[in-house]
This record gives sequence, C-alpha cells and structure tokens, in this order.
Amino acid sequence: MLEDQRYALEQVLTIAENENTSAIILAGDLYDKTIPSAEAVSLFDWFLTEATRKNISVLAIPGNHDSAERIAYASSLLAAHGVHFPGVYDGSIPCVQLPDEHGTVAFWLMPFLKPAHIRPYFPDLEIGQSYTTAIQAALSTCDIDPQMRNVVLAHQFVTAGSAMPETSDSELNLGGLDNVDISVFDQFDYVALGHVHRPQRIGRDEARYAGSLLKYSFSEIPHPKSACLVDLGPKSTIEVKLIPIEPLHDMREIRGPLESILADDVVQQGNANDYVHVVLTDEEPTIDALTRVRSVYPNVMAVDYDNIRSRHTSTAALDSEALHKLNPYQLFATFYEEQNGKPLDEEQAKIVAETLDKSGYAQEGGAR
Ligand SMILES: [Mn+2]
Repeated sequence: MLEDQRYALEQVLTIAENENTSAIILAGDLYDKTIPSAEAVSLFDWFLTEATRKNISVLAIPGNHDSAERIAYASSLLAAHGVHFPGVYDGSIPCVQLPDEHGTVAFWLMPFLKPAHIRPYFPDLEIGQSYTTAIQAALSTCDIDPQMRNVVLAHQFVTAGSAMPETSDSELNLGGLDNVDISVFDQFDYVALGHVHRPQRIGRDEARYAGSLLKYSFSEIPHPKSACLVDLGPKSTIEVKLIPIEPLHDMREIRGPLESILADDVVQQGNANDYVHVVLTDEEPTIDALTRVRSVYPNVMAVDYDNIRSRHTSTAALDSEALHKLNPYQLFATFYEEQNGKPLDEEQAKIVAETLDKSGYAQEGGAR
C-alpha cells in the first residue's frame, strides 16, 4: 500500500502547508514492524525531507510496533533540522520547546512504554503490572512549567474511567491489562495519542487519537480518516479541527450473489479499483470465484461466503463458561474441529494426547 500511503502523506503535507502549521506530530506507530521494509523507510525519509523543506518541524515517537533503538538513530543530528525523535527511554521524557506568537510550547516525547521499561528507574515505587501507575511515574519526571502550553505525545491504550476507545481488527491485543487512565495526563494542555486506528477523543476534547491515515482492516470500512489540526492559542485556548484524508483506493464491502456483483450496473456504482471485501451470498460455492471477482475488481482483498453453510460452521459454538470446563485435550480437539470443519482422526488424536502427556498439561484440569 506504499502508493496509498504516499497519497495520504502528500495530503498531510499540503494541509500542514495550507494551514501554516508549525509542527507535524506523529504519535506512532511509524512502521508496522521493528525492521521495516526498505521502501517504507524511504517513503518516511521522503516525508521528513519534504516537511523540513517547508520549514515544518516533525515530532514523532515510536509505537509498540517500532524499534525504539532504530527510531532513535541519529536523533540528535536530526533534531538540528527540526525532526525530533526521543532517544531510548532512560528514566526521563525528552522535551522539545518550540516558540510561537503566544510564547513557548513544550512537547513531551514519550515513546511507547511498558511497566517493565519504567520499573528499574523507580525502585521505591510499587508499580507491578499497572500501566497507569507506571506511566504516571514516568510522567512525574517531566519538569512542567504550567505557564507554558504543554503537549504530550503518547502511544498507549488510554481509557477514561470505564470508557474505552473504539478499536478495530487492526490493533492486536488492545485493552485488558495495558490501559492507562487519562487522568495521568491531567497536567497537559493537549494529549496527542497514537495506537488506535479510529480517530476519536478520549475523556476530554483535548485528548485525541489521531487515527491511522488509511483503513488497514475490513472493520475500519465505516471509519472516515482524517488529519487532526490542533490550533494552540494562548494558554487554555485550543481548537481542534478534523480535515478529511481521501484514500487513493477506498476500502469497502460488496455483498450479493456472484453474478450480480459482477454485473455492470453494480460495478459502476463505485471505483472498481477500490480494496474490496466481497461477501458472496450464493448458497453453493462457485469454482474460481476469486479469479472471476479479480477480473472485475483487481484489488479484491478477500472473498467470503455468507450462506447457510458459513453461518452453520461459524465459530463461538461454545461460550466461555463451557470452554473452561474442557480439559486441555478436549479444548484442542474442539479448536481443531472449529478450524478444519472435521474432528481429529485417530492418529492425530493419539499424537495430541501423547504430546499433552509429555508436556504435563494433561494433568491440569480446565482450560488456561
Ligand atoms: Mn500501536
């Protein structure tokens, strides 16, 4: 999706220029993996160079998918050119101060952190596994001047009391023990958040997930993407505006029988080059459905069926209470049958039983 990403990033640069933006904030993830592809790195290089050429500072933090060490590379050299990355966490949160007509804005660059990163620097604190306590400790080292406007960049799963951000299938393992309560950010005028793909406020209007620039999973189909323009006036006056980002190819779902979705009138209803998720409602599977769909929709991402058969074999046949009553062998056998639509055969069953026996799992009652 490099072309799509470049197309979206070009819009970000245009918006930044048209709105006389002083700084672009990227609250991670910058990449999708710790060792990104060469093409992804050169696209980011192009983006940073263009921003610098337009005299726009860039403030960016690594997310959980990034390598903090690699992102920190040459960061002091880049800082001289207005591109700011935090170094690897050393117990303190780096601060970048940028002047504007109302004074100074202090940007606090907090990389993605886990309690384990923070604990060694606070031996007297009872942090344990609590993200809220850990992040609170990490932020306590920020020497905040309350006269200045303070902006924090963070890449965490931030919740407000019992309110959780709305997530999609793109974020793995979000929510659970890793939540950070929004109250730890009370002393900051604006909280620029990354991690969750859907743009949204959390807890207050001045705490926002910017959201991803593109849709990265079918569950994001209904979510429009945007750039979040934050206008910092004098202390305590903040205006937030969302500016739509148009995708090069949209992601959408097309549903119906194969013959109908390939018919001209349906094809012409949208851009056939979009990333489409085709859901076929035919009762019988069609041979070569994907090839036929692709001949009309070249960027088809997936073809699924929604019919009596698919509904019948859908997962979640057992509720969690029933699952907890299964022993490890039954649990595995159920999982296998769910995945493959048929039970373990005799030989497979024997192998599973023997393996569980050797591992000691067979002795334990109930699922884990
Ligand atoms: Mn993330």
